[in-house]
Amino acid sequence: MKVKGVVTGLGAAGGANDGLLKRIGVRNSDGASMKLVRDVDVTSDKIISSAADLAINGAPPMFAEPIHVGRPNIGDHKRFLQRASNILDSGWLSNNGPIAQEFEQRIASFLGVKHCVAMCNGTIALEIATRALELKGEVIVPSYTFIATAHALQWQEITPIFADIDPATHNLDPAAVWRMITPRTTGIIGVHLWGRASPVKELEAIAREHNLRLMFDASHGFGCSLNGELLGGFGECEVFSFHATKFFNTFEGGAVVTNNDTLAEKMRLMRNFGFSGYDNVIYPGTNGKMTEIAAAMGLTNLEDLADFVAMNRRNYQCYRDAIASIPGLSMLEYDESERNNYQYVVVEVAPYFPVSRDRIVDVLHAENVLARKYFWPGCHNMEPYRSYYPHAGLVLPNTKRVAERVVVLPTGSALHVDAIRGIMSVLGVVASGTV
Ligand code: T4K
Repeated sequence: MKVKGVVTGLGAAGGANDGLLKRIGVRNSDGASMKLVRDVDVTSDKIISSAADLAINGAPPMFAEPIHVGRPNIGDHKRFLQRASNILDSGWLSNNGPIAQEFEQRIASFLGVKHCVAMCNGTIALEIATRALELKGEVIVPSYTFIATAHALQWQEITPIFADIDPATHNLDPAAVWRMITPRTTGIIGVHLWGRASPVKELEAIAREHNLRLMFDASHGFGCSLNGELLGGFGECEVFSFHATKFFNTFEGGAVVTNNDTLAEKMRLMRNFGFSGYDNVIYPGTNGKMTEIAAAMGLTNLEDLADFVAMNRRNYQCYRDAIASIPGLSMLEYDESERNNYQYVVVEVAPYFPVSRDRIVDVLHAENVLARKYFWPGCHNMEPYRSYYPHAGLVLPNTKRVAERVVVLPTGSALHVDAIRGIMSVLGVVASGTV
């Protein structure tokens, strides 16, 4: 199999993502969708038909270069470089400059929310949001998430309390959240894991009943919807990560979006040391500002979002069709009646599959396919939480089960379907159980 060449832009994404391009107002002058052309950095002539052909058994790897989960989606280089050049000419690099302000306006209008407060990354955005909401004591979060969700609380000496997930959705189980509430609980952070919405309605009901503040970590959810409404407007605020590995990136970056004017104003102060005017600090703050160059990357990528969705969706379908024929492997599906960014290809390995999840990952790594075990072993099994709560696992059985079964496979605009077919041929041989 030869896997080298270019991926050209695809047509509209189809399904609920149709019209996304129109929505963000980007079309070529002739009305055609943007064309993205990419060098695909993976090459392979290898054909795998039996276990003897696997690199883990001594054969050469399928790919000369590593294929990563999290290769960035990068929009039109020329438009980005033009923006970068304008920034250099302007001599204005940071401190809520004109590009950052334009970025905030474009994001808020894209998401249909009143305010976007752009930040330097998603973790600082989480810290500022939780502080602005005056969370203290205990806050309920899933353990099955990236460690930043918990650390953002711990960093402020707020205790993250881990609630179990629904194994079908990988999101918080409302009944488990309810069980973890104590007199010290002040809030809940739902995570829209893999870009699939948390049980928003149920969490809202719990928050109302117990007088708790509710916000969402929407780091995975940019461009994804719940009942047709883009994530961003739920709870008191929602936090996005725009890290390089995210569906939509600004190199590093993040934002808190909200419809609450007072909260937005408070977060704007907090992200800029609490400055109100030149010499007047009216609040304790930090430095959470987004740079102009990051905002320029964001504006450029926003214009090419529909192409990213289209490529991710094509990859997702390619994986899904192949995985459907392998008993014991299943893919976490995206609801096609919603908008999705298809950024995570999440495969679950059934207990009866002949090869363990960890062995599958070893086999793939040997072929230079750097699949990930997100979010194993769960935050509660990492420090400092492992030492603080050595018995937390007792109330997190679904977290344990899911974290031990999931493999996340590479996707993104830099990955060609031929490479996916190569990866699937490896998994086909693995399924024979002889590795
Ligand atoms: N909440 C949630 C639910 C999150 O998932 C995250 C971040 C946050 C909060 C915090 O947001 P930030 O503060 O990060 O904005 C990665 C990302 O670093 C992290 O942002 C992300 N979640 C998490 C799910 O994945 P790692 O440590 O697993 O992988 P990393 O950063 O080493 O990158 C993965 C692979 O991507 C690399 O092996 C190579 C490739 N890569 C990476 C970069 C940075 C590239 O090809 N190009 C690049 O520029 O955390």
